[in-house]
Amino acid sequence: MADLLKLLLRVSEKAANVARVCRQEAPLFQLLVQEKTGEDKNKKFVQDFKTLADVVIQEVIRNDVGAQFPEMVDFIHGEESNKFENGLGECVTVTVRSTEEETAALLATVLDGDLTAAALLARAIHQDPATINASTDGLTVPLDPSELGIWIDPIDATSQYIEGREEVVEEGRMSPSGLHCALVLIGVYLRVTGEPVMGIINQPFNHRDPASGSWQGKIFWGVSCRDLNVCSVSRPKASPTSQPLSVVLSSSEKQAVKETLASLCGPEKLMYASGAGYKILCVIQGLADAYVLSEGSTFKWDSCAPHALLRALGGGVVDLTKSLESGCEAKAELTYHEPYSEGKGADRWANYGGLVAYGDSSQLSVIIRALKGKL
Ligand code: 2IP
Ligand code: CA
Repeated sequence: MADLLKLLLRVSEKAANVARVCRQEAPLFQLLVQEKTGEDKNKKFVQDFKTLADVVIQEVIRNDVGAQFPEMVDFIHGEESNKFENGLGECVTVTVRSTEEETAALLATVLDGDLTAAALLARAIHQDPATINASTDGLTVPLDPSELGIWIDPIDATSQYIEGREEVVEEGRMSPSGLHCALVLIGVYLRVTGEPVMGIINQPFNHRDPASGSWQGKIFWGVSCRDLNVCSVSRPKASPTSQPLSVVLSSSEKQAVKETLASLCGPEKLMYASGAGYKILCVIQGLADAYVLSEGSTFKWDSCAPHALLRALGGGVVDLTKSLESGCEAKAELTYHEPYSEGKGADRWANYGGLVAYGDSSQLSVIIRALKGKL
């Protein structure tokens, strides 16, 4: 199944290209940042171009994976629905067609005949990425496509993607917000048990090439199944036990959690960052020991891919509420195959009990003990 990994690396790069093109090409960028309301609103245009960009990315992934692995088609899920309605109530289903021209023609129908924007988008969708900076040579993955499902988040941290602030990010340091928080996430899970077994995190805006000034991405990947644990990131060193833990949170985290963790970690080691995927990536890279979230505000598509990388490194992601109740964190690992029966719509796929992403299980226990009775 190294073929699936290779394909997902390639499609993640195609998706990253689409994300970059939408910011780099003026006609698309205009659409991305404008939000027309009231009199200005063109009723023939889809409600929201940013959602269209997300859907296009998701459909590229679905199309390419479905073409090579037809047995997976019904098990490829994403954050967005590909059905669009414009202000006139007309419904269009956005899919990738067999030629660039056909895709452009279909996109033009949801862009109210804007042929330039439709052609630019279609070109990015149909162009094969040049080279991919990720070597999987010699890797054999003991998995069959018929036992797997996929979760896609076309762009995580959409607000950072739209806002587009460029931060100078130093190697080995966390930067709380900016374009680098926007990530393409593709996670693979086992249909029977829901365990995450393969993950690709593509960061489209890692740095600018000093010569050309164009954005360069970075790909992180991991596989964790049976005895095989491989990750493109090497295992971060756990902080010495004498050192306080470092934890990353959402800035909108509850005050009680902020206060409890501030007394556990000390104010210096309590950090804030945007993007659920980016925060887990910080744990993967060892920039934080853990990411704690007390609300059910993330979804299966946010956590599946980075969870697989953390597992490959010996860590994981647990349901916070279940861990606090059961006192046995090992049994509370998030799974990806079953909906939350009490949720409606997208909420059926929420990580409703909150979560803790960790690199080291003894550190996880310290965090759970500290939060007990505090929420
Ligand atoms: C969001 C995004 C947000 C995050 C939220 C995710 O996904 O990652 O940044 O909130 O949980 O669902 P926060 O940054 O406060 O952690 P999307 O951007 O795809 O909607
Ligand atoms: Ca997301």
